[in-house]
Amino acid sequence: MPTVHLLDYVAGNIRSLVNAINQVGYEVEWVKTPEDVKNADKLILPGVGHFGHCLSQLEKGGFLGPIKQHIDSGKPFMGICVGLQALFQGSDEDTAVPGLGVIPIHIKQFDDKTKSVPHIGWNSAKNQGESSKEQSFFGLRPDSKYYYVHSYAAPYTPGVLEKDGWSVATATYGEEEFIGAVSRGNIFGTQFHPEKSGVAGLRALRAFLNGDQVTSLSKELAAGKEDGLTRRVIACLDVRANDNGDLVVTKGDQYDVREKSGVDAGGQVRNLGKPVDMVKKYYEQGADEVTILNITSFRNCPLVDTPMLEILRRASETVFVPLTIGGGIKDTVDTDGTHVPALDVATMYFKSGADKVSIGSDAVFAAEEYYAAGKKLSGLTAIESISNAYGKQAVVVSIDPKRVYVDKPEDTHHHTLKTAHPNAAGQSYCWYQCTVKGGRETRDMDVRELVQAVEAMGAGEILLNCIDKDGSNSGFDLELINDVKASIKIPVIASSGAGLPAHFAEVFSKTTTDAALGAGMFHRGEYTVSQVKDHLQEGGFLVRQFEA
Ligand code: 1PR
Repeated sequence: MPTVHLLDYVAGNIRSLVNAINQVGYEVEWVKTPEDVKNADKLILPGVGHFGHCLSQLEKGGFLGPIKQHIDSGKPFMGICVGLQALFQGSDEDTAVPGLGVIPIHIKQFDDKTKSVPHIGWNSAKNQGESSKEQSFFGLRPDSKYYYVHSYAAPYTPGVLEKDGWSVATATYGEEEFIGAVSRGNIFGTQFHPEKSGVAGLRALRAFLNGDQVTSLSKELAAGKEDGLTRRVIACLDVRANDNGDLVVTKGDQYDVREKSGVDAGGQVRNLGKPVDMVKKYYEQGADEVTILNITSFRNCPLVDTPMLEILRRASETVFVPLTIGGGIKDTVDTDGTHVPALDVATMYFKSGADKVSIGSDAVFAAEEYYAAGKKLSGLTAIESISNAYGKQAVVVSIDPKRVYVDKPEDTHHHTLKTAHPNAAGQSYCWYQCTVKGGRETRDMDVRELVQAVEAMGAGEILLNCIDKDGSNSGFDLELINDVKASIKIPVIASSGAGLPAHFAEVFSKTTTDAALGAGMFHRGEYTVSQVKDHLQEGGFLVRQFEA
C-alpha cells in the first residue's frame, strides 16, 4: 500500500482519519519528529481543538519550519479543520499566536446572535470562481454535503483568493459565507472532516492522495443543490448486556427496557439487534451521526473490557459519519483499585474510533458543584478536562429529565413553564427535573440550570432526552426543546418520542433544534432513516441523502 504521513501533534481523536485513509487504499506513517516531516512525500495535518494550542504545540515541537519547507518544496500537503486554519494568518481564537500565513486572511468566530455555535453538521463545499460551472477540485461536488464542526471559520470574499490562484469552495451558515475548502498547487485544505463525511469525504481524500486535483463536473452536478446546513437526523443505540451476557441493542419505554408482553414477557431485556450491524445499517440508510449509549455503565466492569471499545473499533472501520459514545464517562476507580481520570476514559474511546463522548450523570454532579461554588469553574470536571484537551465539539452532555407538575410557578424554586398539556389533576405548570443513573435517581436541579452550567464548563452540544416521552412514539417534547434552546447557544439534539417521520418535520418546524434523534422506530423497522429524510425533503427541509 502507498503511504501518507500524518502528523499527530496533540492528543487527537484521529482514529477515524486513519480508518478513512486505509479505506481509500493508503497506509499511515506517523510523523513523530521534525526529521520525519523531511522524509514525507504526502503530508496531512489534522487539527483538533484550539487554534492557539495547536500552533504553539507545533512550534514547541519544532514542526512549523519543516511544515513550511514541505509546502514550499511543492510536495502534497493537506490540512484538515484546525490543520486548514493553521495555513491562515491568525485566528480570533487566539490572537497572540500567528498562523503559517500561507493564506493572507484572518479566521473569525461565528456570530452566535441568531444561530448555534459551534456550527455542527453537514454543509456544502461549493466551488466558486469562473470555472465553477465546469470543474471543481479534489473530488468536491456542489451537490454533496460534508461534515463540519467548528466555531471559527475564514470569511469568504468573492475574488480575493481567486486572483492569487486559489480555488475556493464555500459553505453558508446563517448569513455567513465561509471557506469550506481551498486549494492551490500542492496545497489542499478542508474546514470539514473528510473522514466523517461519508462517501463524499472519502472521495475528496482519495483525490488528494492520488493527486487528482481537477474534477470535471457534468451539467447536472454543476447545478448543485441548495447551499447551507442540512437538518441532522441521528440514530441512537442503547446498548447493554442481556441476561445471557450478550451485548444487545435495546430500547425502553420511559427507560424501562424489559419486555412486558409476548414470549419474553416476564422481564427479559428487549433485544433489538447486534450493535455493530445496526450502526452500519443506519450509516447506509443515511444517518448523519450514530450515538451509542452504554446504559448500564454505572455497573462495575474492568475498563479495558469495556464492551463499547470493541463495538467502536469495529464500527469505525466502515462507518464514516460521526460516532458518539456515552455511558460511564467520568473519573473512575477500576476493578483493581486504580484511579482513572475521566480524560483517560474518554481517550480510550477516542482511540477506539469515537468522535464525541457523551456525559450523563457526571454532568449533573459537576453542575451541582458549580452552583455550590457560586458558579465558579473548578477546571477539574470531566467536561472541562475533555473539552480542553479535545475541543468542545467532542463533548456532548446527555440529559435525562422528567416532568414535574405544579399548580403555579411560586410552588417551586425551579424554572417552570406553562404547558399546553396539563396533567390529570389539571396542573398546567411544570418544570423538568434532572435525573442520574438512567433516570433511577432524581436531583434537585432543573434542566435550565444544568444546560447553562455545562455550557459554561465547555460542553459543545446537548443531547436532550425526555423520560416522559421516551419510547412513547408520540412525538418530541416541543415545549422542553424550545425552553432549552432559549437558554443556551450551543447546539441541541432533540431526543425521545419519535414514532413517525412527521415527528421529525414537526420538531424542525416548531422548534429551533439543531438535530433530531430517533431510536425505537428505527430499531423496530417501522421506518428507515432514509424515509425520514425523504419526508423532510418533501416538506421543503434541506437534508443530506446517502451517497453510495
Ligand atoms: O450517566 O454518563 O453513565 O450515561 C448513561 C447514558 O445512558 C445516558 O446518556 C442516559 O441517557 C442513557 N440511559 C441510561 N439508562 C437508559 C435507559 O433507557 N434505561 N437510555 C438510558 C437513554 C434515551 C435515548 C433514547 C431516546 C429516543 N436512552 O437515548 O434513545 O429517548 O428513544 P425513542 O426515539 O425510541 O423515543 P452516564
